[in-house]
Amino acid sequence: MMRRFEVWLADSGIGVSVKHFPAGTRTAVDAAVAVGCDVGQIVKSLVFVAAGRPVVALVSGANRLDESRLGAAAGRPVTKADAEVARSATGYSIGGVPPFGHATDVPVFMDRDLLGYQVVWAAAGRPDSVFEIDPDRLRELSDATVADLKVMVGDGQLHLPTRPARYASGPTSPHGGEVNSDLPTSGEATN
Ligand code: 5CA
Repeated sequence: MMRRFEVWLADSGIGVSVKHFPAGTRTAVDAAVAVGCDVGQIVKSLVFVAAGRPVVALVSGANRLDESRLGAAAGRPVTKADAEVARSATGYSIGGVPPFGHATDVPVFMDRDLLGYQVVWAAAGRPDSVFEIDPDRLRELSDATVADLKVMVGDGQLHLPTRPARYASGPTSPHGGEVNSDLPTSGEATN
């Protein structure tokens, strides 16, 4: 079994330990369930192409990245890296991309919200492995530029699923309250 990031970690003497979860940590929600932490404490390592160069954005699992904000920090235009670009830039496949220890010298940007947690958990090179780290240490080791990267909608947090306020009048409402077309249906916030 390939545990290249763990070998790199051990060689680098960084002194964090990797935890394996057979049930999988492929998405932020999977990882939060496995670890038993807040989804906001999961570090998504998202690969984008900014001004023609691959970059990695470390984003709280509770947040969705705002590409225009990343563009302000990393250069425009910003597009999502496809799986192949993500892999060649970082050396790892989507779902296991670690926040540092990349195959190329890819600039890293970090969602400021991650600094609000005592500890966070990031992918360890595989879709079933994560490691716990102090967010300040994460910033140092990834040499990340801290920025405000999240989509600001309401309080900027992901809330699942709630009944829209206009349906709050109860079963006599003409809409009945069952249909919630306002829920996010895609995007990295749920990963
Ligand atoms: N191991 C988990 C938690 S640490 C993890 O790696 N989460 S993640 O959010 O960093 O990685 C999944 C992300 O990869 C998704 O949020 C999404 O933005 C991106 N992604 C998923 N599929 C694709 C794809 N086909 N092409 C490009 N990006 C993708």
